[in-house]
Amino acid sequence: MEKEIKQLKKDLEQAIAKVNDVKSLNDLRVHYLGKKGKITGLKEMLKELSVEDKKTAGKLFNDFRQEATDLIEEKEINLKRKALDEQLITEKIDPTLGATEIKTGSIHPLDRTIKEVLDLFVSMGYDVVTGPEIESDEYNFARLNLPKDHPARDMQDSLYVATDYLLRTQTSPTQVRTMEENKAKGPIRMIAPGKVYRKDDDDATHSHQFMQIEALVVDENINLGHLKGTLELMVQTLFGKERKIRFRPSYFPFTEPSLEVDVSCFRCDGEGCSFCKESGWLEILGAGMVHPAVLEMSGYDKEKYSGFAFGLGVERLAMLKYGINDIRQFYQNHLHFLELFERIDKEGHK
Ligand code: FA5
Repeated sequence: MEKEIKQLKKDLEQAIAKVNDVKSLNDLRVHYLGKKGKITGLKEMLKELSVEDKKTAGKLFNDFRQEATDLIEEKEINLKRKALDEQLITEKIDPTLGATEIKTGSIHPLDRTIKEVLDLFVSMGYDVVTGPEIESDEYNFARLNLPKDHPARDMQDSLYVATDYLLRTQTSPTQVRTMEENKAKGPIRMIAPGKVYRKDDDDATHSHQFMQIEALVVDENINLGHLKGTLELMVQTLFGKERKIRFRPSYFPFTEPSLEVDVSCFRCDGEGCSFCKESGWLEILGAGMVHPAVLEMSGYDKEKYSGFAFGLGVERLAMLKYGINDIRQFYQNHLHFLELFERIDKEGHK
């Protein structure tokens, strides 16, 4: 047994010396110490020895097996250390390399515009409210002083989803809903942003789906001067003092008197160009004093209360603010277009 152990030890030491990688070392471990390995095989010899000899040979066998295990482990540690040293030399980190740019999204220009308007009105004490996009005929028209056969219904081509339900054509139903909810409490100052839908043909300034912001103030002694002052403040805050605005008499069944507000064209500065259809102006909103019939239908005493309201087109506002000449760009969502606004808001137009 002693002779065999000596020979195996010599073989093992030579084999270990030749091994250069962990995988070959594992193969070697199996070859010597595995179930059918050469060292394990020595155990068979023990069975044939007398009890006395078995004791000495057994110890020799166990010591050798331990020694072989230690030798292989030591080699494994050395191999791994060597591999790590080599890796550290080849995989050098260059701290002077530029960092990879992380792309972040940006806020959509329509959301930016809505936020700017809401910030202004919230700072003046208005509450922000919302209403349903699928609206009943009752709220979208009838309660706004447009009964079923009223000719002014044709002013807004509607998309009905059921007999008495449609995609709202305007945010004005939020006026009625808010008045109904607050009639027992008294005065109202509300601002309501949201999407609206019409069977309009799409062109540079019209979209079949667009956004409006509705505003409503109801209190005692509210007059046209309050409406005019509020609109002037809003336009100046958004466009600066140099931008010209004009008020035009108009007609809406739910306001009396009614008016529309135009802002001078950003492209020709009021001179007239193809974008503003040679008029020099772009219409941004409709407005007026709340019609007494609407106040009454919503539960407000028309003798005690009066109010003003307006509904502005968010896309038109954003077009004027950012100098965009086609409304369809807001909905095409090309990345290079969307990325412009972050920069414009930070650095201004260049
Ligand atoms: C209305 O929708 C009224 N509800 C506004 C109102 C509210 C009047 C409260 C009085 C009191 P009008 O249809 O004019 O009005 O639309 C209002 C604004 O929405 C327009 O001035 C314009 O800026 C915008 N707008 C209208 N149609 C389109 C369209 N197809 N695409 C984009 N913007 C539009």
